[in-house]
Amino acid sequence: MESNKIRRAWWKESAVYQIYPRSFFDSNGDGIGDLNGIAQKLDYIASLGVGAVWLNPVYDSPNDDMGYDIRDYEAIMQEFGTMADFDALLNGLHERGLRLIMDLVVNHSSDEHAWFVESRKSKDNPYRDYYIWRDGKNGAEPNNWASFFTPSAWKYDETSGQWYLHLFSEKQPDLNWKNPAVREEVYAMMNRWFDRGVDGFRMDVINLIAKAEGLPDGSGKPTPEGYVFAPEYFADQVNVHDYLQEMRHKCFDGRDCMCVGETPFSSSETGYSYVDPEKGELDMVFSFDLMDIDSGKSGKWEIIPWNLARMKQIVEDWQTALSNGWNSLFWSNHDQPRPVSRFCSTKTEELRVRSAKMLGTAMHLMRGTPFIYQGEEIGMTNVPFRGIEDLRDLESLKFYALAEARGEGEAAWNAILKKGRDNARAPMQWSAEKNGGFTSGEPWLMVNPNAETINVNAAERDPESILHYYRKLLRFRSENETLIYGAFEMIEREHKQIFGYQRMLNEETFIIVCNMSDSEAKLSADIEGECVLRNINGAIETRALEPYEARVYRS
Ligand code: TEU
Ligand code: CA
Repeated sequence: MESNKIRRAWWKESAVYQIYPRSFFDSNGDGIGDLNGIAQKLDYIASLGVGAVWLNPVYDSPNDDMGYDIRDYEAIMQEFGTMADFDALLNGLHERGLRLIMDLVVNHSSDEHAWFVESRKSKDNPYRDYYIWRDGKNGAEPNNWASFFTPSAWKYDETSGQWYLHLFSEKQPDLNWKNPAVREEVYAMMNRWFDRGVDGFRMDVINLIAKAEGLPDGSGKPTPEGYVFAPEYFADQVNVHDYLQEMRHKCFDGRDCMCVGETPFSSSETGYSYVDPEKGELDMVFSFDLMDIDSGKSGKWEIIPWNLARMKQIVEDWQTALSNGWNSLFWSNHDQPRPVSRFCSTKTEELRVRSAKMLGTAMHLMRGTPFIYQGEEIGMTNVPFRGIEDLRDLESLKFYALAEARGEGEAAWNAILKKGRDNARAPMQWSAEKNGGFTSGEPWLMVNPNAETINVNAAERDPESILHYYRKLLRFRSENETLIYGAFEMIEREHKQIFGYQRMLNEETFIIVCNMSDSEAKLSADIEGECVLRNINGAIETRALEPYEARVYRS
């Protein structure tokens, strides 16, 4: 690609740091992270070399789904602080040249939101059509859909004798996006947050906001409870594009903002339809293909071994399909297990550190915007939860209860240890002090016992730490336009151990090779150029990469 054809944007040139406020830093000793806690860590955040922060939801919520059930889109969750605290945090970020991306959860609200409180009062309430109400069929649910979190996606409401749709929990009723009044309320709310100074939104399951006409029954394999998970009828429906183009015109046009959509189930082709610069809907999407690489046919809890060939196929598919758009690059977030535990090795300290650096190199030098989830930069690992009482996430708790009722509790527990969302939500590990330095109180969720050795303070003191390497990696990316805007091409495509690619812009080429295995890997050919970045020290064996070794060559 020639540099004169580049569509430049701030959100392509800097990485984004994802903060899960509940678990980042507790400033008032109640065991819950809060906005003032984040404000106290702004210099640390800026020191990473990121350009923006994505905050998971901070709005008023009963926390059935940890803030993804919003009761008031324009009030701050009481445990997190006040709107004044929010404004101070936003100001603190902007003062350091950092932008703020908010989490927009508008596929559903909380059932305690004023709109739903009204809507459920009666069939002729003015807010009735803000949500999706249907009569039952033969005394049962209107259709056979399963939800992400509960057996059925419908809940019966005695007051009005109808059922309402909830793709997630019963306390997360789906908003009716066919209703223009709902869309106008959402756009007005977004514009008030923009006018407050925020710089964009991460849009929760935004590709689920339109449902198929008639809400037809799913025809796939039923769940043990007899319902059918039917994303073919509630993901990527055609109306989504109309809504997103309308949202862009009503909210994003004329603003120097960034919007990234979380799009479960989307193929790379559909993903491109959301980020096609000619259509102007979203700037980026979060694909799930890589996040589902170890999920079997029945979903995330059916854990299958991931393989490198499939990982390469997914990466090349998305890098190629979105070569005229833009990708997001991430190994994890608040819903996913810790990558170093999931994809590499924590067998020894040396392997944990080396493989965490290798993962960072493999992911964040591809073409797209790096999203780094809190704790990834110090190689935080999955948590050795001792039992169900240690968990807080309704997805895992509901899954376990149903499995145990079927006599499958042990298998469920083993799956939760590997892929339960609480793994990512354990408090950030700041120091070797009590509770990892996260709180002086009783933490809302167990702190990983390895916080004693895996923590920010220890990483700051260790020149060979993952933290210092991530700073170097992000600085290296931001200083080299080829790593930002250069074309992407897979190399070592057939190699069983090496994940490799090259980035090219004008006359410059970078070659990135990563041994994703725990044994030595031989390169298929010598690599031209100078090795300019490496995750281990010592003599370079030209043709062989050590276990989890990553190298970057420039020519
Ligand atoms: O997640 C959407 C989603 O698909 C997840 O439920 C994911 O499939 C699952 O968590 C994998 O374990 C978004 C938010 O990121 C998640 O935290 C919310 O629970 C969910 O939407 C509902 O708002
Ligand atoms: Ca607190």
